[in-house]
Amino acid sequence: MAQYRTIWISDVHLGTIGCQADYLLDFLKHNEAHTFYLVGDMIDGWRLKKSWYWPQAHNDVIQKILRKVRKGAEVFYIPGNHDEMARQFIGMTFGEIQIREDMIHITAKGKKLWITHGDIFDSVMQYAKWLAYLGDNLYTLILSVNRYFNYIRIKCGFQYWSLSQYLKTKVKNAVNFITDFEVLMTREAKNRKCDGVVCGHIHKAEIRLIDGLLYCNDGDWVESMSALVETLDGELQIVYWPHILDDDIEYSPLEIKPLPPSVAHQSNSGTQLPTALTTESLNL
Ligand SMILES: [Mn+2]
Repeated sequence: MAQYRTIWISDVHLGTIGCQADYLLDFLKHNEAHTFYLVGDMIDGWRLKKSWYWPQAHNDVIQKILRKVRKGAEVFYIPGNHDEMARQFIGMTFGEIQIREDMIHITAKGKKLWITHGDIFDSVMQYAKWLAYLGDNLYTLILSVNRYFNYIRIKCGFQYWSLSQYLKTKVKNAVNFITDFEVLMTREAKNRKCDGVVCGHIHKAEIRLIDGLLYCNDGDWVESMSALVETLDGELQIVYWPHILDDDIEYSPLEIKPLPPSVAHQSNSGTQLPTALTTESLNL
């Protein structure tokens, strides 16, 4: 069990087949913190609206987080674009989880970090969105190829390897998009008189200095299984968790079955999700 001062996670996309909930459950089991920040896209309202998908492991993630609150951890939830339905609850507290639009975190070393999901510049960046030309469906396909590929890799005793992360580092437009994003985010952190920014959104974990400002991205639980952590003495690190330490949690990527249509229909009609979320093509 590792004890941190702070843990940031985002882009879990609960409610999608791509969500690697078992890895996250294992991560949460082995890592504790005084403060947790859930930095958006925790639940994927866009996808749930299209088709209902909610396996037990996705419930378990929420239960695990609530249990951390009960045991004394402070948990803040900063909604993103995929869970923007939660933005109507900003300023409220649910089960001791505080919902905020954005936040300032001061590290043990006195660094002032602006925390935000990262979609605020999407309108500015619309011509550079790297996935806009790849398309949502192709992204989903890559994730699913990735999942089967890794199922076989792990069966054969190899480690997890992310195809989509690899593509992001190789496709020129993707690289440009990520650089533009990082620069914009740090510039805005500077405007807000902070020493840096913590965000998610682009599914690419990172810690680096840009013009003297700290750019931290806590990654995702769809492709790279990564979190940002602050150690007890104020060091920031990225933790990758592409493995499951516990034998009792079964890794079962091939057991993904959609709900029967009747159940899917019932669940959908009983779910209060906003109607204005369908036009976005970008799956971030
Ligand atoms: Mn996002």
